[in-house]
Amino acid sequence: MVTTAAQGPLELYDVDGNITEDDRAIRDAVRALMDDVVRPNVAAWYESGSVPARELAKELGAIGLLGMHLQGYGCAGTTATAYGMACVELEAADSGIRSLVSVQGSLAMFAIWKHGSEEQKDEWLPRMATGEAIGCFGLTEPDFGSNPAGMRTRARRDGSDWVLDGTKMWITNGSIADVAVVWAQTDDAIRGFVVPTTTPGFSAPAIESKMSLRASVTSELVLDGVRLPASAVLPHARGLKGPLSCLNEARFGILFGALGAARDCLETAIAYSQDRLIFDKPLAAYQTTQLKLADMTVALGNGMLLAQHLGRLKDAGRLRPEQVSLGKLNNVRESIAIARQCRTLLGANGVTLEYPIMRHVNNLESVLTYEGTSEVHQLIIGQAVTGHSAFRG
Ligand code: TGC
Ligand code: FAD
Repeated sequence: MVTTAAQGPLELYDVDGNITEDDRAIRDAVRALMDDVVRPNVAAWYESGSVPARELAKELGAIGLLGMHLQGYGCAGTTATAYGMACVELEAADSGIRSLVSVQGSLAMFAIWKHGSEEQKDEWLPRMATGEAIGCFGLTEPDFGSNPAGMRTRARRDGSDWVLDGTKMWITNGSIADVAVVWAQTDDAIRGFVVPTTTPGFSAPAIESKMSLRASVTSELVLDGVRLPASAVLPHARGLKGPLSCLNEARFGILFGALGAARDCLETAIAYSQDRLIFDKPLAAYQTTQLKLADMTVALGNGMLLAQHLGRLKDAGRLRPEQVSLGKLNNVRESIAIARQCRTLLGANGVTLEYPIMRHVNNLESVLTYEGTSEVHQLIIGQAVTGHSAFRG
Protein backbone atom coordinates (compact mmCIF):
# COMPACT_ATOMS: atom_id res chain seq x y z
CA MET A 1 0.00 0.00 0.00
CA VAL A 2 1.44 3.42 -0.98
CA THR A 3 0.90 6.18 1.58
CA THR A 4 1.82 9.86 1.40
CA ALA A 5 1.64 12.68 3.95
CA ALA A 6 -1.90 13.98 4.27
CA GLN A 7 -2.74 17.69 3.95
CA GLY A 8 -5.80 19.48 5.32
CA PRO A 9 -8.70 20.16 2.92
CA LEU A 10 -8.25 23.93 3.05
CA GLU A 11 -4.45 23.62 2.87
CA LEU A 12 -4.98 21.92 -0.48
CA TYR A 13 -6.76 25.10 -1.65
CA ASP A 14 -4.09 27.35 -0.13
CA VAL A 15 -6.83 29.59 1.26
CA ASP A 16 -4.38 31.08 3.76
CA GLY A 17 -2.49 32.51 0.80
CA ASN A 18 -5.58 34.58 -0.04
CA ILE A 19 -5.59 36.61 3.17
CA THR A 20 -3.16 39.12 4.62
CA GLU A 21 -0.78 38.45 7.46
CA ASP A 22 -2.82 40.76 9.72
CA ASP A 23 -6.03 38.89 8.93
CA ARG A 24 -4.28 35.56 9.58
CA ALA A 25 -3.06 36.84 12.96
CA ILE A 26 -6.63 37.78 13.97
CA ARG A 27 -7.87 34.40 12.76
CA ASP A 28 -5.20 32.61 14.81
CA ALA A 29 -6.12 34.57 17.95
CA VAL A 30 -9.77 33.56 17.56
CA ARG A 31 -8.80 29.93 17.00
CA ALA A 32 -6.64 29.98 20.14
CA LEU A 33 -9.47 31.47 22.23
CA MET A 34 -11.89 28.82 20.95
CA ASP A 35 -9.37 26.03 21.75
CA ASP A 36 -8.86 27.43 25.20
CA VAL A 37 -12.33 28.49 26.32
CA VAL A 38 -15.00 26.95 24.10
CA ARG A 39 -13.94 23.58 22.69
CA PRO A 40 -13.33 21.90 26.07
CA ASN A 41 -16.79 22.94 27.31
CA VAL A 42 -19.15 23.27 24.40
CA ALA A 43 -20.50 19.72 24.35
CA ALA A 44 -21.53 20.10 28.01
CA TRP A 45 -23.15 23.49 27.32
CA TYR A 46 -24.96 21.95 24.39
CA GLU A 47 -26.18 18.99 26.42
CA SER A 48 -27.42 21.16 29.28
CA GLY A 49 -28.83 23.81 26.94
CA SER A 50 -27.10 26.57 28.86
CA VAL A 51 -24.11 28.69 27.95
CA PRO A 52 -22.23 31.28 30.04
CA ALA A 53 -22.88 33.90 27.37
CA ARG A 54 -22.15 36.98 29.50
CA GLU A 55 -18.73 35.67 30.54
CA LEU A 56 -17.99 34.57 27.00
CA ALA A 57 -18.96 37.98 25.62
CA LYS A 58 -16.31 39.58 27.84
CA GLU A 59 -13.65 37.13 26.60
CA LEU A 60 -14.68 37.77 23.01
CA GLY A 61 -14.69 41.52 23.63
CA ALA A 62 -11.23 41.38 25.21
CA ILE A 63 -9.69 40.24 21.91
CA GLY A 64 -11.67 42.84 19.96
CA LEU A 65 -14.17 40.51 18.28
CA LEU A 66 -17.41 42.33 19.03
CA GLY A 67 -18.30 44.77 16.27
CA MET A 68 -14.76 44.16 15.01
CA HIS A 69 -15.41 45.39 11.46
CA LEU A 70 -16.92 48.70 12.64
CA GLN A 71 -14.88 51.90 12.93
CA GLY A 72 -14.69 54.04 16.08
CA TYR A 73 -16.56 53.82 19.42
CA GLY A 74 -14.10 51.25 20.78
CA CYS A 75 -14.50 48.89 17.81
CA ALA A 76 -11.45 47.29 16.21
CA GLY A 77 -12.09 48.49 12.63
CA THR A 78 -10.72 45.38 10.89
CA THR A 79 -11.33 44.36 7.30
CA ALA A 80 -14.55 42.56 6.45
CA THR A 81 -12.47 39.56 5.38
CA ALA A 82 -10.85 39.40 8.82
CA TYR A 83 -14.34 39.40 10.33
CA GLY A 84 -15.38 36.59 7.99
CA MET A 85 -12.33 34.48 8.82
CA ALA A 86 -12.97 35.07 12.53
CA CYS A 87 -16.52 33.76 12.02
CA VAL A 88 -15.06 30.58 10.50
CA GLU A 89 -13.13 29.91 13.71
CA LEU A 90 -16.08 30.80 15.95
CA GLU A 91 -18.44 28.49 14.10
CA ALA A 92 -15.84 25.71 13.90
CA ALA A 93 -16.28 25.69 17.68
CA ASP A 94 -20.08 26.08 17.62
CA SER A 95 -22.66 27.99 15.56
CA GLY A 96 -24.09 29.33 18.83
CA ILE A 97 -20.84 31.15 19.60
CA ARG A 98 -20.76 32.65 16.12
CA SER A 99 -24.39 33.67 16.59
CA LEU A 100 -23.52 35.44 19.84
CA VAL A 101 -20.93 37.48 17.96
CA SER A 102 -23.07 37.99 14.82
CA VAL A 103 -26.05 39.28 16.72
CA GLN A 104 -23.98 41.51 18.96
CA GLY A 105 -21.72 42.99 16.26
CA SER A 106 -23.53 42.72 12.94
CA LEU A 107 -27.11 43.21 14.07
CA ALA A 108 -27.43 45.13 17.35
CA MET A 109 -24.19 47.16 17.19
CA PHE A 110 -24.35 47.66 13.43
CA ALA A 111 -27.94 48.96 13.66
CA ILE A 112 -26.88 51.58 16.21
CA TRP A 113 -23.59 52.34 14.40
CA LYS A 114 -25.25 52.79 11.00
CA HIS A 115 -28.65 54.23 11.90
CA GLY A 116 -28.22 55.65 15.42
CA SER A 117 -27.72 59.15 16.85
CA GLU A 118 -24.34 60.17 18.29
CA GLU A 119 -25.93 59.96 21.73
CA GLN A 120 -27.07 56.35 21.13
CA LYS A 121 -23.66 55.38 19.74
CA ASP A 122 -21.77 56.91 22.66
CA GLU A 123 -24.09 55.31 25.16
CA TRP A 124 -24.01 51.75 23.83
CA LEU A 125 -21.22 50.94 21.38
CA PRO A 126 -18.13 51.13 23.62
CA ARG A 127 -19.77 48.93 26.26
CA MET A 128 -21.02 46.49 23.64
CA ALA A 129 -17.54 46.26 22.06
CA THR A 130 -16.07 45.06 25.37
CA GLY A 131 -18.94 42.66 26.02
CA GLU A 132 -19.96 44.55 29.14
CA ALA A 133 -23.36 45.20 27.53
CA ILE A 134 -25.18 42.63 25.39
CA GLY A 135 -27.53 43.46 22.56
CA CYS A 136 -30.26 41.64 20.68
CA PHE A 137 -32.12 42.37 17.45
CA GLY A 138 -35.87 41.93 17.29
CA LEU A 139 -37.23 41.68 13.77
CA THR A 140 -38.98 38.29 13.47
CA GLU A 141 -42.48 37.83 14.89
CA PRO A 142 -44.50 34.65 15.49
CA ASP A 143 -46.43 35.15 12.23
CA PHE A 144 -43.82 37.08 10.23
CA GLY A 145 -40.38 35.55 9.71
CA SER A 146 -39.54 35.52 6.01
CA ASN A 147 -41.93 38.43 5.47
CA PRO A 148 -41.00 41.04 8.07
CA ALA A 149 -42.90 43.71 6.12
CA GLY A 150 -46.08 42.30 7.68
CA MET A 151 -44.93 42.88 11.28
CA ARG A 152 -47.64 43.71 13.84
CA THR A 153 -45.45 45.26 16.54
CA ARG A 154 -46.54 48.85 16.69
CA ALA A 155 -44.99 52.06 17.93
CA ARG A 156 -47.36 54.98 18.48
CA ARG A 157 -46.61 58.53 19.52
CA ASP A 158 -47.90 59.75 22.87
CA GLY A 159 -46.83 63.38 23.16
CA SER A 160 -43.12 63.26 22.43
CA ASP A 161 -42.81 59.66 23.75
CA TRP A 162 -43.14 56.44 21.81
CA VAL A 163 -45.18 53.50 23.13
CA LEU A 164 -44.39 50.01 21.80
CA ASP A 165 -46.69 46.96 21.82
CA GLY A 166 -46.11 43.58 20.23
CA THR A 167 -44.21 40.31 20.31
CA LYS A 168 -40.95 39.29 18.71
CA MET A 169 -39.97 35.63 18.36
CA TRP A 170 -36.76 33.57 18.07
CA ILE A 171 -34.55 36.40 19.27
CA THR A 172 -30.93 35.42 19.91
CA ASN A 173 -29.52 36.77 23.21
CA GLY A 174 -32.98 38.16 24.11
CA SER A 175 -33.13 37.02 27.76
CA ILE A 176 -29.56 38.13 28.53
CA ALA A 177 -29.60 41.42 26.64
CA ASP A 178 -29.10 44.85 28.18
CA VAL A 179 -30.39 46.53 25.06
CA ALA A 180 -32.80 45.39 22.37
CA VAL A 181 -32.96 46.91 18.91
CA VAL A 182 -36.66 46.50 18.14
CA TRP A 183 -38.26 47.12 14.75
CA ALA A 184 -41.88 48.32 14.79
CA GLN A 185 -44.50 49.66 12.42
CA THR A 186 -45.40 53.33 12.94
CA ASP A 187 -48.05 55.47 11.18
CA ASP A 188 -45.30 56.51 8.86
CA ALA A 189 -42.94 53.56 8.22
CA ILE A 190 -41.08 50.72 9.94
CA ARG A 191 -38.72 52.31 12.49
CA GLY A 192 -36.04 50.95 14.82
CA PHE A 193 -35.97 51.59 18.58
CA VAL A 194 -33.15 51.27 21.09
CA VAL A 195 -34.84 49.67 24.10
CA PRO A 196 -33.01 49.25 27.42
CA THR A 197 -34.27 45.89 28.63
CA THR A 198 -35.00 47.30 32.11
CA THR A 199 -37.77 49.47 30.63
CA PRO A 200 -41.15 48.66 32.28
CA GLY A 201 -43.33 46.52 30.02
CA PHE A 202 -40.36 44.74 28.40
CA SER A 203 -39.81 41.04 29.09
CA ALA A 204 -37.87 38.30 27.30
CA PRO A 205 -38.86 34.75 28.24
CA ALA A 206 -36.41 32.14 27.02
CA ILE A 207 -37.52 29.63 24.39
CA GLU A 208 -36.76 26.15 25.75
CA SER A 209 -36.61 22.70 24.14
CA LYS A 210 -34.59 23.59 21.05
CA MET A 211 -32.81 20.67 19.39
CA SER A 212 -30.49 23.08 17.58
CA LEU A 213 -28.32 26.04 18.72
CA ARG A 214 -28.50 24.68 22.25
CA ALA A 215 -25.37 26.62 23.20
CA SER A 216 -27.16 29.86 22.37
CA VAL A 217 -29.87 31.85 24.14
CA THR A 218 -33.07 32.24 22.09
CA SER A 219 -36.04 34.20 23.41
CA GLU A 220 -39.37 35.82 22.83
CA LEU A 221 -39.56 39.59 23.32
CA VAL A 222 -42.80 40.87 24.81
CA LEU A 223 -43.47 44.60 24.53
CA ASP A 224 -46.45 45.58 26.63
CA GLY A 225 -46.90 49.34 26.58
CA VAL A 226 -43.14 49.98 26.57
CA ARG A 227 -42.79 53.77 26.90
CA LEU A 228 -39.66 55.31 25.42
CA PRO A 229 -38.44 58.88 25.03
CA ALA A 230 -38.26 60.49 21.58
CA SER A 231 -34.50 59.92 21.63
CA ALA A 232 -34.98 56.11 21.51
CA VAL A 233 -35.82 55.98 17.81
CA LEU A 234 -32.98 55.26 15.36
CA PRO A 235 -33.01 58.56 13.45
CA HIS A 236 -31.43 57.31 10.24
CA ALA A 237 -33.55 54.22 9.50
CA ARG A 238 -36.93 54.52 7.83
CA GLY A 239 -38.68 51.59 6.13
CA LEU A 240 -37.79 47.91 5.80
CA LYS A 241 -34.42 48.71 4.25
CA GLY A 242 -33.28 49.75 7.77
CA PRO A 243 -33.37 46.23 9.26
CA LEU A 244 -32.51 44.60 5.92
CA SER A 245 -29.27 46.61 5.77
CA CYS A 246 -28.29 44.98 9.09
CA LEU A 247 -29.12 41.51 7.78
CA ASN A 248 -26.57 41.98 4.98
CA GLU A 249 -23.87 42.29 7.64
CA ALA A 250 -24.92 39.22 9.61
CA ARG A 251 -25.44 37.13 6.49
CA PHE A 252 -21.92 38.04 5.40
CA GLY A 253 -20.53 36.59 8.65
CA ILE A 254 -22.65 33.46 8.28
CA LEU A 255 -21.50 32.73 4.74
CA PHE A 256 -18.00 32.40 6.15
CA GLY A 257 -18.96 30.94 9.52
CA ALA A 258 -20.96 27.96 8.26
CA LEU A 259 -17.82 26.74 6.51
CA GLY A 260 -16.12 26.58 9.91
CA ALA A 261 -18.68 24.06 11.11
CA ALA A 262 -18.19 22.08 7.88
CA ARG A 263 -14.41 22.21 8.24
CA ASP A 264 -14.60 20.91 11.78
CA CYS A 265 -16.81 18.03 10.63
CA LEU A 266 -14.52 17.18 7.72
CA GLU A 267 -11.35 17.29 9.80
CA THR A 268 -13.02 15.10 12.42
CA ALA A 269 -14.16 12.61 9.78
CA ILE A 270 -10.73 12.45 8.14
CA ALA A 271 -9.00 11.83 11.48
CA TYR A 272 -11.61 9.25 12.47
CA SER A 273 -11.32 7.41 9.16
CA GLN A 274 -7.54 7.13 9.58
CA ASP A 275 -7.90 5.45 12.96
CA ARG A 276 -10.96 3.32 12.40
CA LEU A 277 -10.09 -0.15 11.15
CA ILE A 278 -12.81 -1.80 9.10
CA PHE A 279 -12.28 -5.27 7.67
CA ASP A 280 -8.63 -4.89 8.82
CA LYS A 281 -7.96 -1.73 6.84
CA PRO A 282 -8.29 1.97 7.77
CA LEU A 283 -11.66 3.39 6.69
CA ALA A 284 -9.64 6.18 5.02
CA ALA A 285 -8.00 3.71 2.64
CA TYR A 286 -11.28 2.65 0.98
CA GLN A 287 -12.21 4.22 -2.33
CA THR A 288 -15.80 4.90 -1.24
CA THR A 289 -14.49 6.88 1.73
CA GLN A 290 -12.07 8.84 -0.42
CA LEU A 291 -14.80 9.69 -2.96
CA LYS A 292 -16.82 11.20 -0.11
CA LEU A 293 -13.82 13.04 1.35
CA ALA A 294 -12.76 14.37 -2.05
CA ASP A 295 -16.23 15.69 -2.89
CA MET A 296 -16.50 17.34 0.52
CA THR A 297 -13.04 18.87 0.16
CA VAL A 298 -14.08 20.39 -3.17
CA ALA A 299 -17.37 21.72 -1.76
CA LEU A 300 -15.63 23.21 1.28
CA GLY A 301 -12.76 24.74 -0.69
CA ASN A 302 -15.05 26.20 -3.36
CA GLY A 303 -17.25 27.69 -0.65
CA MET A 304 -14.22 29.27 0.99
CA LEU A 305 -13.03 30.74 -2.31
CA LEU A 306 -16.50 32.21 -2.83
CA ALA A 307 -16.47 33.63 0.71
CA GLN A 308 -13.06 35.18 0.24
CA HIS A 309 -14.13 36.65 -3.10
CA LEU A 310 -17.19 38.21 -1.46
CA GLY A 311 -14.93 39.44 1.35
CA ARG A 312 -12.71 41.22 -1.15
CA LEU A 313 -15.80 42.79 -2.78
CA LYS A 314 -16.99 43.99 0.62
CA ASP A 315 -13.60 45.41 1.50
CA ALA A 316 -13.65 47.26 -1.82
CA GLY A 317 -17.13 48.64 -0.99
CA ARG A 318 -18.70 46.80 -3.93
CA LEU A 319 -20.65 43.95 -2.32
CA ARG A 320 -24.35 43.93 -3.23
CA PRO A 321 -27.10 42.23 -1.14
CA GLU A 322 -27.91 39.68 -3.85
CA GLN A 323 -24.25 38.64 -3.87
CA VAL A 324 -24.46 38.05 -0.11
CA SER A 325 -27.42 35.77 -0.90
CA LEU A 326 -25.24 33.74 -3.29
CA GLY A 327 -22.82 33.09 -0.46
CA LYS A 328 -25.39 32.43 2.26
CA LEU A 329 -27.37 30.03 0.06
CA ASN A 330 -24.40 28.09 -1.28
CA ASN A 331 -22.20 27.94 1.77
CA VAL A 332 -24.85 27.00 4.31
CA ARG A 333 -26.40 24.44 1.97
CA GLU A 334 -23.00 22.87 1.24
CA SER A 335 -21.97 22.98 4.89
CA ILE A 336 -24.99 21.06 6.10
CA ALA A 337 -24.52 18.53 3.29
CA ILE A 338 -20.88 18.08 4.34
CA ALA A 339 -21.84 17.75 8.00
CA ARG A 340 -24.46 15.09 7.23
CA GLN A 341 -22.06 13.15 4.99
CA CYS A 342 -19.33 13.27 7.66
CA ARG A 343 -21.82 11.85 10.11
CA THR A 344 -22.15 8.74 7.93
CA LEU A 345 -18.39 8.12 8.13
CA LEU A 346 -18.49 7.95 11.92
CA GLY A 347 -21.25 5.36 11.96
CA ALA A 348 -22.90 5.12 15.38
CA ASN A 349 -20.23 7.32 16.97
CA GLY A 350 -21.46 10.07 14.69
CA VAL A 351 -24.73 10.48 16.57
CA THR A 352 -23.11 11.16 19.94
CA LEU A 353 -21.92 14.36 21.59
CA GLU A 354 -18.48 12.78 21.99
CA TYR A 355 -17.76 14.02 18.47
CA PRO A 356 -18.82 17.48 17.25
CA ILE A 357 -20.50 16.39 14.04
CA MET A 358 -24.09 15.79 15.12
CA ARG A 359 -24.00 19.04 17.11
CA HIS A 360 -22.91 20.89 13.97
CA VAL A 361 -25.57 19.12 11.86
CA ASN A 362 -28.27 20.17 14.30
CA ASN A 363 -26.94 23.72 14.55
CA LEU A 364 -26.79 24.11 10.79
CA GLU A 365 -30.53 23.37 10.60
CA SER A 366 -31.07 26.74 12.30
CA VAL A 367 -28.40 28.43 10.20
CA LEU A 368 -30.23 27.20 7.10
CA THR A 369 -33.40 28.91 8.37
CA TYR A 370 -32.28 32.11 10.05
CA GLU A 371 -31.02 35.20 8.29
CA GLY A 372 -33.19 34.29 5.30
CA THR A 373 -34.12 30.69 4.53
CA SER A 374 -32.57 28.97 1.51
CA GLU A 375 -35.81 29.57 -0.39
CA VAL A 376 -35.70 33.31 0.41
CA HIS A 377 -32.14 33.51 -0.92
CA GLN A 378 -33.07 31.47 -4.01
CA LEU A 379 -35.85 33.97 -4.69
CA ILE A 380 -33.50 36.94 -4.18
CA ILE A 381 -31.10 35.40 -6.70
CA GLY A 382 -34.02 34.51 -8.97
CA GLN A 383 -35.13 38.13 -8.90
CA ALA A 384 -31.58 39.30 -9.64
CA VAL A 385 -31.28 37.16 -12.76
CA THR A 386 -34.83 37.63 -14.09
CA GLY A 387 -35.92 41.02 -12.85
CA HIS A 388 -39.17 39.51 -11.49
CA SER A 389 -39.97 39.36 -7.77
CA ALA A 390 -41.63 36.02 -6.97
CA PHE A 391 -42.05 36.57 -3.23
CA ARG A 392 -45.71 37.32 -3.42
CA GLY A 393 -46.75 34.53 -5.82
P1 TGC B 1 -38.56 44.71 -0.75
O1 TGC B 1 -39.75 45.43 -1.30
O2 TGC B 1 -37.74 43.84 -1.64
O3 TGC B 1 -37.56 45.76 -0.07
C1 TGC B 1 -38.02 46.77 0.81
C2 TGC B 1 -36.97 47.88 0.81
O4 TGC B 1 -35.73 47.35 1.32
C3 TGC B 1 -34.71 47.43 0.31
N1 TGC B 1 -33.93 46.17 0.43
C4 TGC B 1 -32.75 46.11 1.02
N2 TGC B 1 -31.98 47.07 1.56
C5 TGC B 1 -30.80 46.69 2.11
N3 TGC B 1 -30.39 45.40 2.10
C6 TGC B 1 -31.13 44.40 1.58
N4 TGC B 1 -30.72 43.14 1.62
C7 TGC B 1 -32.36 44.74 1.00
N5 TGC B 1 -33.36 44.04 0.39
C8 TGC B 1 -34.31 44.92 0.05
C9 TGC B 1 -35.45 47.55 -1.00
O5 TGC B 1 -34.64 48.18 -1.97
C10 TGC B 1 -36.63 48.40 -0.58
O6 TGC B 1 -36.18 49.73 -0.44
P2 TGC B 1 -37.16 50.99 -0.74
O7 TGC B 1 -36.27 52.18 -0.74
O8 TGC B 1 -37.78 50.71 -2.10
O9 TGC B 1 -38.16 50.99 0.36
O10 TGC B 1 -39.04 43.91 0.53
P3 TGC B 1 -39.99 42.64 0.65
O11 TGC B 1 -41.03 42.94 1.67
O12 TGC B 1 -40.48 42.19 -0.71
O13 TGC B 1 -39.02 41.53 1.28
C11 TGC B 1 -37.87 41.12 0.64
C12 TGC B 1 -37.25 39.91 1.39
C13 TGC B 1 -38.18 38.72 1.38
C14 TGC B 1 -35.98 39.57 0.63
C15 TGC B 1 -36.91 40.31 2.84
O14 TGC B 1 -38.06 40.55 3.56
C16 TGC B 1 -36.09 39.25 3.56
O15 TGC B 1 -34.87 39.22 3.45
N6 TGC B 1 -36.73 38.33 4.37
C17 TGC B 1 -36.00 37.41 5.23
C18 TGC B 1 -36.05 37.91 6.66
C19 TGC B 1 -34.83 37.55 7.44
O16 TGC B 1 -33.78 37.19 6.91
N7 TGC B 1 -34.90 37.70 8.74
C20 TGC B 1 -33.73 37.53 9.60
C21 TGC B 1 -34.00 38.02 11.00
S1 TGC B 1 -32.57 38.22 12.00
C22 TGC B 1 -31.99 36.68 12.26
O17 TGC B 1 -32.44 35.71 11.74
C23 TGC B 1 -30.81 36.56 13.18
S2 TGC B 1 -30.30 34.93 13.32
C24 TGC B 1 -28.99 35.00 14.39
C25 TGC B 1 -27.70 35.17 13.71
O18 TGC B 1 -27.56 36.00 12.79
O19 TGC B 1 -26.73 34.48 14.10
P1 FAD C 1 -41.44 31.10 7.65
O1 FAD C 1 -41.23 32.47 7.12
O2 FAD C 1 -42.79 30.76 8.20
O3 FAD C 1 -41.06 30.06 6.51
C1 FAD C 1 -41.59 28.71 6.47
C2 FAD C 1 -41.21 28.11 5.11
O4 FAD C 1 -41.81 28.89 4.06
C3 FAD C 1 -39.70 28.13 4.84
O5 FAD C 1 -39.31 26.95 4.19
C4 FAD C 1 -39.54 29.31 3.89
O6 FAD C 1 -38.41 29.21 3.06
C5 FAD C 1 -40.83 29.22 3.10
N1 FAD C 1 -41.15 30.48 2.43
C6 FAD C 1 -41.20 31.71 2.98
N2 FAD C 1 -41.51 32.65 2.05
C7 FAD C 1 -41.66 31.99 0.89
C8 FAD C 1 -41.98 32.39 -0.44
N3 FAD C 1 -42.19 33.67 -0.76
N4 FAD C 1 -42.06 31.45 -1.40
C9 FAD C 1 -41.84 30.14 -1.08
N5 FAD C 1 -41.53 29.69 0.15
C10 FAD C 1 -41.44 30.60 1.12
N6 FAD C 1 -34.93 36.56 14.15
C11 FAD C 1 -34.61 37.81 14.60
O7 FAD C 1 -35.25 38.79 14.24
N7 FAD C 1 -33.57 37.99 15.45
C12 FAD C 1 -32.82 36.95 15.91
O8 FAD C 1 -31.87 37.17 16.69
C13 FAD C 1 -33.13 35.64 15.46
N8 FAD C 1 -32.44 34.56 15.93
C14 FAD C 1 -32.84 33.28 15.60
C15 FAD C 1 -32.23 32.18 16.21
C16 FAD C 1 -32.65 30.89 15.90
C17 FAD C 1 -32.03 29.72 16.60
C18 FAD C 1 -33.66 30.70 14.94
C19 FAD C 1 -34.10 29.31 14.56
C20 FAD C 1 -34.28 31.78 14.33
C21 FAD C 1 -33.89 33.08 14.67
N9 FAD C 1 -34.54 34.20 14.13
C22 FAD C 1 -34.21 35.47 14.55
C23 FAD C 1 -35.70 34.03 13.27
C24 FAD C 1 -35.37 33.69 11.82
O9 FAD C 1 -34.85 34.81 11.15
C25 FAD C 1 -36.64 33.17 11.14
O10 FAD C 1 -36.88 31.89 11.70
C26 FAD C 1 -36.51 33.09 9.63
O11 FAD C 1 -36.45 34.38 9.07
C27 FAD C 1 -37.66 32.29 8.98
O12 FAD C 1 -38.89 32.72 9.45
P2 FAD C 1 -39.97 31.63 10.01
O13 FAD C 1 -39.28 30.75 10.98
O14 FAD C 1 -41.15 32.40 10.46
O15 FAD C 1 -40.33 30.76 8.75
